[in-house]
Amino acid sequence: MSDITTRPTTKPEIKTERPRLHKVILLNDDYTPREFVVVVLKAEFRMSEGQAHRVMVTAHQRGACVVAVFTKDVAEAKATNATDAARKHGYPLLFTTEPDE
Ligand code: TYC
Repeated sequence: MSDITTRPTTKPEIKTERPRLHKVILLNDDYTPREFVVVVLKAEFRMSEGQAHRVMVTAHQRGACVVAVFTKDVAEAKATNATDAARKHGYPLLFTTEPDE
């Protein structure tokens, strides 16, 4: 029996999967004031006044707008926080999440 040991000469290939991302979607409704939507977008998604206003107008005109993309846990937490903030003020504003493609 030979005592010679051989080492692999190539590095093992390590495959890491990137986490699937989820979209946070803002839905339009007929009752939440525009300015309140802007306040929530700025507070929960760290948007500037201009960004928040554009997202709000897009949701208002088209019915929905993608706000941002995060890992699943972060997207769900932010959608829940933002929706809860609206409920606290008695508004029906709704944020949902869905897998990003
Ligand atoms: N449509 C609302 C209004 O006219 C404003 C609004 C905009 C509400 C966007 C929700 O996601 C929304 N007061």
